Amino acid sequence: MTAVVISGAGLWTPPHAISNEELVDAYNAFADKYNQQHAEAIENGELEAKPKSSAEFIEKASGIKSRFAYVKDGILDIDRMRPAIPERGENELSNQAEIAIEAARKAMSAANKEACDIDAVIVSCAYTQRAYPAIAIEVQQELGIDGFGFDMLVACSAATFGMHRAYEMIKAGTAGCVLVINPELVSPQINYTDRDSHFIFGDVATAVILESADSASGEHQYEVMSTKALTKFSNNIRSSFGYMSRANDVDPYGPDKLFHQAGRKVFKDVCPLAAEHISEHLAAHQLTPADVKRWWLHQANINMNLLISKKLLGRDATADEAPIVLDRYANTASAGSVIAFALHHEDLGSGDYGILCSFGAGYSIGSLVVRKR
Ligand code: CO8
Repeated sequence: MTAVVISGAGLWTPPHAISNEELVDAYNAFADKYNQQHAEAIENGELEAKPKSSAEFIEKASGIKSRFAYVKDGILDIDRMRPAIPERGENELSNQAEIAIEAARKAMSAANKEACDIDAVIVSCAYTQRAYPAIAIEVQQELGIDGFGFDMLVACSAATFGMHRAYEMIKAGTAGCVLVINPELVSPQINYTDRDSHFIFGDVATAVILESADSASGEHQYEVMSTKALTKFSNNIRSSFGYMSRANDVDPYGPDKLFHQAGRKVFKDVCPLAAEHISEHLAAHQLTPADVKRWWLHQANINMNLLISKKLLGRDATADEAPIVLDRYANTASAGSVIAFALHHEDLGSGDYGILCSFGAGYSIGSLVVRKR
């Protein structure tokens, strides 16, 4: 059976960065104003006062120092607290297709692929900006790719699960070369007025090419040894935004319709699940964690990654073994492990093993064991 390789990766970084300090200043000014405006209701116990945020807390609790935004305007405006992104007409390129194409072109170039070499496009991410037509089909048309495309959503594990589908299509012979793109335009779903989650996320787009080893000519090729997926239902990370709000007669943008989580519970539940998942996946190849040269882990929280790698290795992983990108990028939903891969894969030697692994909302965990060719 044909070997499947990841033959190219692409990363598009938005033009605007927001530091912890900038974000916290805006949030705290918003909180002051809110508390003043609602002083009476807060005094009566009808409303809760907004607590202060702090840049030191954010860096210590999460490892995040900064994040990128597709559009910065509006996010720091205390009378708005959300990005100001003008709506595009139906005949214009959608925002998400635009950033998807930026990352896709870089992945195609790294893999030496033209549009005519690609058989399928998967757009997999935490949200799509519309229900249909699929963003993947728009990207397909814009890049001039024949074949087919579809969107899929699996929150934090969308990128790895999308790569899984590409791997299976290539193994089954229904496609020879697949473009998997993660346009994580998450800023519209962040509740910048919520102290506990306003700092967590940033925008980005990543892409990879998976193809049959027979057709691959990219400089850095990673054979996918196998894939492994796990899901387990949990409400601890949730966004209830959706098309039913209109019929439910509820505010479609209420706090429960935006990203919210019980962060501590997530931490406690997901770390052991992810460590067990990774160790089982490696064992299936008679590998131990010590045999893995590079860990491209989901980027939600530095303490989570340290704990997971410590559980597996019995010691702290070095920055070289398990690169961290969330200091600059923050949590980028499903794209974090792909950013880590895109920035830190070229130095591995032939025969070196690596593992890509995502973990988070769903809960969902997705991994790929790879070996450099
Ligand atoms: N500033 C100052 N203090 C704060 C702040 C803040 N911003 N936030 C909380 N505190 C305070 C709390 O009030 C609390 O005080 P006290 O002890 O007096 O009650 C104290 O700090 C500790 O609070 P927490 O217990 O909440 O803090 P933690 O140490 O647990 O850290 C984290 C919070 C960073 C959220 C941590 O729990 C975490 O990262 N958990 C893992 C979360 C995770 O992985 N989530 C997955 C995210 S989902 C995903 O990856 C993709 C989803 C889809 C994308 C959505 C895009 C919008």
